[in-house]
Amino acid sequence: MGPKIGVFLFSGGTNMKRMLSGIKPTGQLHLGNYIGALRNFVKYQDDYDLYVFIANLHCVTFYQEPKALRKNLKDAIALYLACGLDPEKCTIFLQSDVFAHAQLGFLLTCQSYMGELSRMTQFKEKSQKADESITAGLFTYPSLMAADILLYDADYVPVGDDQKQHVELARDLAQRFNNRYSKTFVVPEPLIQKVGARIMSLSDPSKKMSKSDESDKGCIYLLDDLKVVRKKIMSAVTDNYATVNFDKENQPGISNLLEIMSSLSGEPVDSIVCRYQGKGYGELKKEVADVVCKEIETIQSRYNEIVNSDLIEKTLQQGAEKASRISYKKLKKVQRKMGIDIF
Ligand code: ATP
Ligand code: LTN
Repeated sequence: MGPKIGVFLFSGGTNMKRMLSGIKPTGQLHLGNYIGALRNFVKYQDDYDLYVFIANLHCVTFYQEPKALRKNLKDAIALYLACGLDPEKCTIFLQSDVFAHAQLGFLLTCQSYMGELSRMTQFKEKSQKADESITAGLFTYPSLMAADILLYDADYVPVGDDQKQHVELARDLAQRFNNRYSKTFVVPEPLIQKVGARIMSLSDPSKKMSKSDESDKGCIYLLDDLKVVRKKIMSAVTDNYATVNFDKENQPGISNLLEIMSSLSGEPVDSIVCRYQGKGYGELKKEVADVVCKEIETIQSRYNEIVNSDLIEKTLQQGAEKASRISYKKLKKVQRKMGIDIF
C-alpha cells in the first residue's frame, strides 16, 4: 500500500479525533450496557474516527464454555449493529482477528512491572472472588488492554468507571515507551460518562445492573422477551414514600426508574417528576415499561434481521482488514525501536 493511502486510512481521512473501546461479552448484553456504553458509541460514530472491537482474548482470562462464548460474541456484534453502529461510519472488529494485539500485548507485558499489575483493583477483586485457579492471563490483562488502545493512537477511550485504572496504565506504558525509545504512542485519555453511567439493578437498587447478578430479576437483557421485560419493571423494588422524587439516597429504586426513562426518552428527570406529582408508582412503572419495551422491540427486530444475515461476517472482515493495516504499521514501528527485527 502506498504511503498516501496509509496516511489517509490512518487519520480516518479527516481531522477527527480517534476513539476506541472494547467490550468483553462474557454474557448477554443488558440495558445497563446499552444506556451506559452502546448508545453513546452510536452517537460518537458521527463525530469521531471510532474503533469498537469485541475483546474475545480478554474473555478467556477465565474459563468460558466454548459454545456459550461463541453465541455471546455473535450476539454482541449483531446487537451492536442492531443498536445503530454503522460499519460505514466506524470500524468494528474481533480482537483475535487482528494479530498485532497479542503481539504488542506481549511486548507491553515486558514493559509492565509486577508491582503495578499487582495493584490493579480489578485483578485484586477478581482473584479474591474466584473459586477456580487464577490464570496468568488475568494478571497481564491490563498490558493487553494497553496494546488494544496504543496500537491505534486512540485519543479517547470511553469506558466505565471500573476501567479507568487500566486506561491509566496504558497512559503510563505509552509515556514509559516514548521516553525510553522516542515518541511512538499517543497518550490516550479515558472518557467517563456521567449521566446513565450507572443503571442500577431493579431488584436491588443499591447494586449496579449486571450480568453477574445472582438473580435475573434485576437485569433487563436486550434479548429478553418483551413480556419478561415488562414483568421485571413492574416488579422493580421501590420504597414506602409514595411520592415520585429523584432522590438517589432515599429513593434509589424510583430514581433509577426515572433515570432509565429519561435516558431513553430524552425528557429531563425534573419534567417527569412534575408530571407524576399526585400519581402512584404503578403508573410510573407502566410508562417506564412502555418506553423500555418500545426501544428493545426496535433493537430486537433489527437483531432478528441481522443475526442470520451475512452482515456480521462482512462487517468483521472489513473491520479486521482495516484494523490489521493500521495496527501492523504500529507494531512494526515498535519492533524496530526495540531492536527485535532485523530488516
Ligand atoms: P458485569 O455486568 O458483569 O459487571 P459489565 O457489563 O460491567 O459486566 P462490560 O460488559 O465490560 O462489563 O461493560 C461494557 C460497558 O457497559 C462498560 O463501558 C460499562 O461501564 C457499561 N456498563 C455495564 N454495566 C452498566 C450499568 N449498570 N450502567 C451503566 N453502564 C454499564
Ligand atoms: N477491559 C474492558 C474491555 C476492553 C477495553 C479494551 C475497553 C478490553 N480492551 C480497550 C477499552 C479499550 C472491560 O472489561 N470492559
